[in-house]
Amino acid sequence: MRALIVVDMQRDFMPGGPLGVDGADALVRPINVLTHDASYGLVVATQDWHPRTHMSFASQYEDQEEGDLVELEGLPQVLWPEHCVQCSEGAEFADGLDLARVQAIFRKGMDPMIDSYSGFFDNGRRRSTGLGDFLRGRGVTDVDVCGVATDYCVRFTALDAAGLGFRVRLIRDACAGVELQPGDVERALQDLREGGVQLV
Ligand code: VGL
Ligand code: ZN
Repeated sequence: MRALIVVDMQRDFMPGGPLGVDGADALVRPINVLTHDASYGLVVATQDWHPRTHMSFASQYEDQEEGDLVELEGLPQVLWPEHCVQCSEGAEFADGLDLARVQAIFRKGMDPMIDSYSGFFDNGRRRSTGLGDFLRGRGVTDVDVCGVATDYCVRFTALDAAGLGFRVRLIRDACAGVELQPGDVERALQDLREGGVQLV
């Protein structure tokens, strides 16, 4: 069975939001078409869901700025503007996103001391969200991934899915990237190809 994972299609990642991704709002329609595609036996979504004090927020440091790289509990951490704070409007799903066929939502990034780009594991692979077992338990063998951001959460979600043994495809036209550094999206796509993810 094939599943669709819709990654982090939340207000704060839409253009104009604190972590606005160019073109993210234009993904709402194609993703709505995908979630209604009968070839998916299962549709799930991920939701970035940070406490206000999350240590990936530059605002938690006196001497750091957005985009800076720090070390957090032994892991490299890019510092972001405050985004997707639990229960805030910015953490809600994007306007117009049709959740009718979404059977489960996996939240991530709740631990203030570790970020979680992947919908499966935190960045240190210390804890699982349960998404892998959920998919497997429902007989999923194949996974398609779409959403934001190609160079962060989409990338790590797709790579973890491949690492867990699912056959994974990235729906390129249904993804958009942050491109903090020029070339980040292209590097992410290369990484995905090397990780066994098919780009379609
Ligand atoms: C994301 C940066 C920080 C994403 C989430 O959804 O790609 N990027 N938190
Ligand atoms: Zn985040």
